[in-house]
Amino acid sequence: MSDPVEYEIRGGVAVLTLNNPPVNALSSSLRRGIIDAIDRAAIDRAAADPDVRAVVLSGRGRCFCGGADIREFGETPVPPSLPEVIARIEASAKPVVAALHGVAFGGGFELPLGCHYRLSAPSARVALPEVTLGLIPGAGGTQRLPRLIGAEHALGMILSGEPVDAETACKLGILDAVTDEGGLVDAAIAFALDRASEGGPYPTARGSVPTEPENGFFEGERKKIERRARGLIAPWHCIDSVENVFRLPFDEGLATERELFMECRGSEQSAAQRHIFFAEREAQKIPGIPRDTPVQFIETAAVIGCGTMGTGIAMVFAEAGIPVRILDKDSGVLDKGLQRIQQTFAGAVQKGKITEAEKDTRWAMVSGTADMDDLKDADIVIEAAFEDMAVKREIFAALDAVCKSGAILATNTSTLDVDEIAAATNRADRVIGTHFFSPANIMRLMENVRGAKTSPSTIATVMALARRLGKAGVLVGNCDGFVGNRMYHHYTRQASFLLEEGALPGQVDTAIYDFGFAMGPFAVGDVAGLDVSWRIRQRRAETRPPDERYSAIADRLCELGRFGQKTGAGWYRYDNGSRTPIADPVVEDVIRSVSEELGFQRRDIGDDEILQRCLYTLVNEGAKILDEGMALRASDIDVIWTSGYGFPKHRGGPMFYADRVGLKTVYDALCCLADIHGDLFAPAGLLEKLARQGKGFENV
Ligand code: T1G
Repeated sequence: MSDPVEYEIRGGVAVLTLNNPPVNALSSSLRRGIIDAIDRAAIDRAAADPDVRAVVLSGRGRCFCGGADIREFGETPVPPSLPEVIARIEASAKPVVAALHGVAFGGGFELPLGCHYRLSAPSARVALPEVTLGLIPGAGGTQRLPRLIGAEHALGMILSGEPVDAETACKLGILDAVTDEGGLVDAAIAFALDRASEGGPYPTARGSVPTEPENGFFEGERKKIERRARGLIAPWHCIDSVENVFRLPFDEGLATERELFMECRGSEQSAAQRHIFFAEREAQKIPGIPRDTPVQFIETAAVIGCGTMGTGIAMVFAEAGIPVRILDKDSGVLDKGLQRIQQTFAGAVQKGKITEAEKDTRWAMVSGTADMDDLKDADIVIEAAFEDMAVKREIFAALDAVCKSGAILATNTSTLDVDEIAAATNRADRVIGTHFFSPANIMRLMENVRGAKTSPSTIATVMALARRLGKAGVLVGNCDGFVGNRMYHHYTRQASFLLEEGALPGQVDTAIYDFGFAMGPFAVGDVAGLDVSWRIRQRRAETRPPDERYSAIADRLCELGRFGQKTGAGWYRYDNGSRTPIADPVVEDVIRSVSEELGFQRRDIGDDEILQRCLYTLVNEGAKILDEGMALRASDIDVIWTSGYGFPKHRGGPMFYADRVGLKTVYDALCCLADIHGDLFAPAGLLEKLARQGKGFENV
C-alpha cells in the first residue's frame, strides 16, 4: 500500500503530495497522512529552519482533491477530522502553499483555504458542491471563503455548488497566481521560498476581515431560494452559516458550522442525495462489458429531424464540442430549427451563462443539410424523426446504405421497439436507442436502450458518449416505454383514476409538488403536450386488454383540442401566453361527466391516498422492471427518475424512497389497494419476496 501522502524535500521545501486514487478523497488514512507529514516538516518551527523552510501541498493523479470521502459519511467519524488538519496547517509558522490542478472540490478546496497561499494550473477548478449532497461545507468553507472573497461571491458558490475556473478564482482573490500547466509544483516551490525569505506572519483566511454585504443581503438570498429549496435543510443552513461570519467570532462560527454540517450529514435528505451521487456512477458499470471494452471516439455526429428534440440533441453535441449536422428534408423546418438553436445560444449569453466567444464556438459546431449523403462520415447518427415505426424503419434503411460501416445508428424513440428498427438495417450490432428527454439540452437523463443484437462496443461507446455530453446515462432493456416512460404511464394512469373517483387536477398536482417534484403529472402533461401521449394511447388501443381500466378524460380533452400550453388550454387554462396553470371549470365538467358515466360516487380524496397510489404504483412497476431484467439495478431506476422526471433528489428516487418507507409497509398498502381497486395494485413478485424477507431493493 503506497503512502497516502508522498513526502519529498526539494530545495528546502517539503513537498507533500496527496496520493489516494482515484480522486484523493480525504479518507481517514489520508487525513492522518497529512498530519504525519506536517509533523515531519516541523511546521511549528520558524521558516528559518535549515531543513524545511516552507511546505507545498499538491495532488497526485487527475486532480488535487475531490473532497471528503463521501463513503465514510455513513460510518462513525475517525480522527483526525478535516477541520483539525486544516487548523494545524493554518497555524503553521512556515508558509504553506497549495498547488492546485484538476479539481479542488468540497473539503478538497477547504484544505487549500486553510493554507497561506494558493497557486493553480490554468485547468484547475474550485467548488464547494456540498449542497448537492444535502450538506454544507463542514471544514471551514462557510467561514474562510467569505473572508477571502466577500459574502456575495462566497454564498453564490456555496448555494450553487458550481465550479469556478482558475482565471475567475484568481480575479476573485481565491488564488494568488495561475501558473503554466507543466510547472505548477516548481512554481509553488519557488513561490514558497520567496515567502519564507520575506518572513511571517503569513496571511490566513481566518485573519482576513470580511467585507460587510449590503443591508438585507441574506434575507434577499433566503427569498431567492424559497421555491427551489422548499422542504430542504442544507441550502438554508448554508445561508445561516455564512451570515455567522458577520455575527460570530471565527472560532464560534466554525463550531456552529460544524454543528449545522453534522445535522445535515445525519439527515435522510443527505443520505438520499449521496445515494444518487453513487448511483449515477454505478449506472456506468455494465455487467459483461468491462471498463476496457474498446470504445469508438465520437469525432462527428448527425441528427435526423430538426424539430424540438432534434434541435435539443444537436445543442447537446455542440455544447460538448462535437461537430453536428442536422438533416431535415423540409427546408422550412430546418431553417426554423437552426434559428431556434442560434436563439438559445444567444439567450445563454444574455443570461450570463456563456460568453459571446463560447456562443460562437458552439454555433460553429452546428450545420444543416437536406441531403442524407452529407451524413456519410458521421461517427454517430441520432434519429429524432416522427414517432412512427414505418418512418423510422425507412430512415434507418437509408442511413444503413449511406453511413460508413463503423457508424453507430441511434434512435431517440421514446417507446418504439429498437429491435424492429434495427432489423431495417444490416448493422443491428451498431443500432441502439438513445432516448433523450425534452428539453434535451436541459434534462440530464439519457436512457440508452440495448437491442438484442447491440454489441458491447456500441454500448460502451454510447455510455462513454453520455458522460462526455454531461448526461446521466442509464442502460435499459427494450420493452414498451423502456423504463422511465413505462413507469410514467402507470403513474399518470393512477392520477387520472383519482380524478374519476373525486380528486381534481390541482389537488393531485399540489400533493405531488409538496412531496418535492418539480411539477405534478397534469402540469407536466400540459407542458409536454397532451396530443403526444394521445397518439401513443391510440397506437396501443388495439392491443389494450378489454378488461383493463382505462381513463377517457385525457382523450376527451384532446377531442376538444386542448393539448396543453401550446393550445392555451389542457388540464388547465393559460391566459394569453402565460405558463401559469389556472383551474378551468370546463375540465372539471369533463371530469364530473366521466365520473357519472362510470357510476362513481365522487368522494373527498386525501393527499396521503394520492401519494400512495401514485408513488407506490411507480415502485411496483419498478419492481416488475427489475424482475424482467429491463433495468440492471434498482439504483438505475432512481437515476432515471431523479434526472429525467423531476423526482426529488432529496428523496433518492422511487426505489430508495420505498426502502426508506420499508417494503413491508409498501407491500401491505398495495395489498389493501388491490382489495379495493383490483389487480392494478397486485404487488410485483420481487417486491413481495423482499418484503417477506425484511429486505430492500438495495439488496437486489
Ligand atoms: N468521496 C468518495 N468517492 C468519490 C468522491 C468522494 N468525494 N468523488 C469521487 N469519488 C469516486 C466516484 O464514486 C468514482 O468511484 C470515482 O471516485 C471517480 O469519480 C468536509 C463534507 C471529483 C469531479 O462533492 O464531483 O468534502 O465509480 O467518476 O468524472 O466540507 O467525482 O470509480 O468506484 O466522478 O473524473 C464534496 C464529488 C464531498 C465532489 C471527479 N466533494 N466528486 O470526476 O470521476 S463532501 C464532491 C466529483 C465534502 C467537506 C464536505 C467527481 C470529480 P467508482 P468520477 P470524474
